[in-house]
Amino acid sequence: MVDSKELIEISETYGAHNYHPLPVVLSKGEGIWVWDVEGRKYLDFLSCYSAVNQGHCHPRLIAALTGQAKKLTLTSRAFHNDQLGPFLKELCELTGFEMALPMNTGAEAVETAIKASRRWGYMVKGIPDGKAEIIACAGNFHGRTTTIIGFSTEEEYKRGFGPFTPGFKVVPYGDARALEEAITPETAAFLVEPIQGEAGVVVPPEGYLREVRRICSEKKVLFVADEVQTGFCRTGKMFCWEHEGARPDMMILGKALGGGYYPVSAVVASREILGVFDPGSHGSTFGGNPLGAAVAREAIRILVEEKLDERAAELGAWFMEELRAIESPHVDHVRGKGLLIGVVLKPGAGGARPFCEKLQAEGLLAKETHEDVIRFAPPLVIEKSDLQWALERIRKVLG
Ligand code: IF1
Repeated sequence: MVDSKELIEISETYGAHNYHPLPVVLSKGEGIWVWDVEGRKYLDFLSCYSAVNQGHCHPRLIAALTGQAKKLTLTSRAFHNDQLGPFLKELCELTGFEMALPMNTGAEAVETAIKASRRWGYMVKGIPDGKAEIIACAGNFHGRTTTIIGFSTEEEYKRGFGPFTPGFKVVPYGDARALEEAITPETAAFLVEPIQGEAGVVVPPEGYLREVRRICSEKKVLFVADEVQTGFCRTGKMFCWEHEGARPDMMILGKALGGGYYPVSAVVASREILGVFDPGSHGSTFGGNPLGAAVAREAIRILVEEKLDERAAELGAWFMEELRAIESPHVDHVRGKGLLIGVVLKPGAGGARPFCEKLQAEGLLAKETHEDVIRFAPPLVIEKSDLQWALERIRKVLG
């Protein structure tokens, strides 16, 4: 049998080195658990960056995927298919928006939101042609396309990939005044994560999104929320903006929309905004395909019927208190919302990576983000007893 070491070597030889994964090779998943090729069992404390909020290999998703796989998988958008309409309707009903546009990955949905914002800027707001501007935040993460990385503030994501798309401006995250001052008559949209995931689970000050909502309404700027990571129950609400009742004009969705089975992303907004697209202006071979649509419909039903928002809220609040109570010489503070949690280490702790390696040895898979933050984000189907099991191990490693 090929062992982990050998499989890692093959990956290193034949795969581009654009990642630095933990040295574990997984071959099976069920709910909150994953197994490596040697049969060792781990608690998944990352959930594929929130793409498996429903847990690995959810039986209902297996049924949805295999059922649809036997019927029809791809039509392209040259023809209609019987899954897409119901999917878009159900997504609009869930989110409270009028229209949806399906894509595949989060980055594609972000690109879609950028295109929609610019066109809306020209067609509706009346910005002079070629002048539309979009404001983003320092520390943002919205994907890896050349346009998106162009307004990243992380040198590591950009080095050697320029020149970049013009028309973007960056303001500090969590600072509503800075946003207000940066807006000009040529500003079409403000693109923001309700909590910055990749930046290290950065939670903005209370009231920030409400202020953003007020400012964007006053200045006729689209408030575009990237809920790719924070959406679908992760932070204790179906969508993170609900914590402040600050409904955005456009919402970008991905990850858990596909239940870990299939890349499904979408943008939802009003008719005024998504109505700017006409035939030929945007699309994707796979976006809106019947297989992805069938999976996404079931992925949404699971989130709602299993009340994973409530579970994330209750367990997350309790778990964060328990983490804060750990007496550790290494931990600076713990932050987050629901089950999206960052443990921020002190500068002298030696970085988050060694802690993640020790957690792996204890049977818990978590991933560092940046140098000094350990991210905890288990599948939302987790039980309190499983979190207790995890806490014992976390206490041992951090204590
Ligand atoms: C990787 C990070 C998380 C996202 C938000 C859009 C996208 C993402 C808020 C793009 C993607 C990813 C990408 C993935 C790991 C993961 C990640 F560490 F890289 F930043 F979650 F924190 N908006 N996040 O978080 O979605 O195109 O990937 O489907 O390895 O790059 P995508």
